[in-house]
Amino acid sequence: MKSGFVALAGRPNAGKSTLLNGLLSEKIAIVSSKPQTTRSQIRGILTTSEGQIVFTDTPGIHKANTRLESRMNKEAADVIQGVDVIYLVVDGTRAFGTGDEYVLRMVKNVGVPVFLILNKIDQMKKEKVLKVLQSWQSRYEFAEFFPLSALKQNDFTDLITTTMNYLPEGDYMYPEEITSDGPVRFRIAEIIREKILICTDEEVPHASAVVVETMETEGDVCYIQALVLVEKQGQKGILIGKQGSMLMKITSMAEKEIAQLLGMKTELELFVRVEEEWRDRDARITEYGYGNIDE
Ligand SMILES: Nc1nc2c(ncn2[C@@H]2O[C@H](COP(=O)(O)OP(=O)(O)OP(=O)(O)O)[C@@H](O)[C@H]2O)c(=O)[nH]1
Ligand SMILES: [Mg+2]
Repeated sequence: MKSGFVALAGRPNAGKSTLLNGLLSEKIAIVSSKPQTTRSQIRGILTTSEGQIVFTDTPGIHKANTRLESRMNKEAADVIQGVDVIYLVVDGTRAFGTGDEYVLRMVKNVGVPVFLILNKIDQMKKEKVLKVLQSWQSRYEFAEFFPLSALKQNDFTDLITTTMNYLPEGDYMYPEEITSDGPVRFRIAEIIREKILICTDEEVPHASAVVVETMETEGDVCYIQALVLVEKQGQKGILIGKQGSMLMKITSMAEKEIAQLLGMKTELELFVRVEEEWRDRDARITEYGYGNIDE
């Protein structure tokens, strides 16, 4: 039996979380078109007849402007230190830049096999795919390379089988039926945050944090109360919207998905509170569960 760890690393918005969900054929990590969606590591566990792969999705590595962002980078850096294989996920539609150079240097330094995952090829011409692949390969000797579309593709057998070859022999680390080890409250908070990311723009998505406060089952209904934290009064106004319309939209979108996750009827209630500059306060960031703290 093969058994090992794979990290999905790269710049924000490259499609790491989309790929994690694709590999597991299940929505484990939240996804949005806004960069810096993922704020902490998210594990997805895949068990096949050949073995078990523990995939860890990481926050996109970027130039940090807040304490939260540097902790997100730290978390990604910590995760890649402890794996057998790194997938460097890159957005093939974007030109190579200093951000790519930085990430490439980071993954090179770990010293484990790195697979280049050239993502979003559904948006690229064939010649462009070849050109971009060549340009990346000239920069580093990747163990393997996979041009793919994390979004459009539904069969990742090739990638999974090849990955197994790089993993050590070993026993399963998780029971076969487990696909994620994230606490359910955190997964619920993430679903709510995803709806905020989808429904709002500018500063609001990045200034929002979500914490599940209560979760109680009565009969066949799960009642959940969650707190949404933003940094400014104006952001709170936007989140609530005219006569509460925005908050209602976010609530109902999240409620549907949480009900699916829990497999039961769900009633969600959201409260919005201003917590000034929480993104620069370690105690708050830790409380909300985002990012690793420096030594
Ligand atoms: N066209 C296309 N879009 C994709 C593909 N993969 C991901 N996307 C889109 O790219 C955006 C970012 O995807 P995510 O999976 O959230 O990216 P990420 O790398 O996890 O981003 P962070 O969490 O911010 O680091 C979303 O709008 C996805 O739908 C792909 O293969 N093709
Ligand atoms: Mg992500």
